[in-house]
Amino acid sequence: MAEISRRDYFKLMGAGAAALGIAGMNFACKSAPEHPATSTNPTEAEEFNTPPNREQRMAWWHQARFGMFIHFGLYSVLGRHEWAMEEEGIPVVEYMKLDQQFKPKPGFAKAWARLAKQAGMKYMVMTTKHHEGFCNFATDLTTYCAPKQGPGRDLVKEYVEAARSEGMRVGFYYSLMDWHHPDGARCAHDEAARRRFVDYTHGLIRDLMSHYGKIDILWYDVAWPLDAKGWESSKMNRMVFDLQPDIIVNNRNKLPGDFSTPEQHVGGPLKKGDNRGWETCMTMNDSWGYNKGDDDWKSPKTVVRDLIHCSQGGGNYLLNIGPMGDGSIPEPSVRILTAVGKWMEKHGNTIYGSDICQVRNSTYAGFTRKGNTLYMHVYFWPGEYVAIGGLKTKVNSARIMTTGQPVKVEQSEFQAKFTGLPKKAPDDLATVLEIECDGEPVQDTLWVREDRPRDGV
Ligand code: H79
Repeated sequence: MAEISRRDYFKLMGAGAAALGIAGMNFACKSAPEHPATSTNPTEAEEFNTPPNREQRMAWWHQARFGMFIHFGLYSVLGRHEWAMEEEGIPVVEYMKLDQQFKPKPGFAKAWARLAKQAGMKYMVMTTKHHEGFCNFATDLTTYCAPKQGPGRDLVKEYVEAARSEGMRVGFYYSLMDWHHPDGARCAHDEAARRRFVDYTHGLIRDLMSHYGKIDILWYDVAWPLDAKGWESSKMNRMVFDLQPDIIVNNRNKLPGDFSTPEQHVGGPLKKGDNRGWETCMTMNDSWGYNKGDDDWKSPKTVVRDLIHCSQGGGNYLLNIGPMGDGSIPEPSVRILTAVGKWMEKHGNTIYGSDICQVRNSTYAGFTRKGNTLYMHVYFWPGEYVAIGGLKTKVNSARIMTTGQPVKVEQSEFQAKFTGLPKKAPDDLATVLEIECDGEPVQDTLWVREDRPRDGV
């Protein structure tokens, strides 16, 4: 088998290898982040995926648009990325000792939830167990869990209570891949090991679904080394829905689930007839778990642009924080989210509950839509006027959202021009023009290229 590294995997994804369906990718990379799900075992999917009332279960989630991802575990103590244990080949018994320094300060999760709320986020998804195998929750199935080790308490419980108290919907991340469990790798070719490991996994998920009240999202991750049949994913989802009838689940246990999960890039509308949702998950620097040396932070403007881009395509944006071992959030993340929150306070209504927006082409703006209202989010303010090429819908009126200043519209066949704008951008990060159209706004830029009258040679 030609194994590939995670770095190569992402490079290949960038080069479109997944789209081309390069043979072997699915083989070596059983749990590659996929969008939409491509490697689902059809027999399992037919058997049971998720209940048929998907639209009802997902209504709040589509409305919410913006969530906080939290990677918290022993790697938060180490501060060298959540893959350090494997990528640095750290001996398991040595790694396990990190629990002694894993002492989240009281109220740590309250601070997360407050920041999420301030940023305009509506839900949170926390790692209950990452690839390292350490369980942040109470269970009888292993001693390798927070209440029985260093922390001495149930961190998931504290998270759930904090999230709820700030009005956040609650999600659980759970990594199927496990670097600590003795059967976590040999399960691929040893049936007795597979039986034990799948029972263990289903048991932990049962604990998570049983002890914390209503849970809104279950976010599976990396299914290596098994497929849907091996994981008994159909049975897994059925158990989850028996215990949590209103929950939504993602696609990373190798079944399609309720939503797909493009990782580190903005996705787009799913295939026609697919009524699942999609959610882009992204880091604020280049690491999910706390990585003290990673200084590659995104700007608040980039984060706002990505959120707008997700909303334009009818998707959600799950933005990550990687707290330190004591639970505190790295200062750059606080700074970025605070700035994003200020923007969301004034402009959130252009994001929450927005409809898929067909208009999308501009070199200095992004777009969202609600009914016949088009929101043009200008993040690189060119001054004096902005224009949309190929807008096929008649514009009735336009104004600057925050100041209410009416904007003049000059619309000809191939161009809608909005004039008399201030020289300087009225708002930080992105100024929004609220554009009332005669029908659902539609743009056709190819038409501009092909049909706009040209000059002679
Ligand atoms: O939790 C964060 C990452 O640590 C996790 N997902 C986000 C949310 C993640 N882990 N790995 N990946 C994302 C990329 C996928 C790598 C893999 Fe493979 C593909 C793992 C299994 C298949 C490469 C090939 C590594 C093992 C085999």
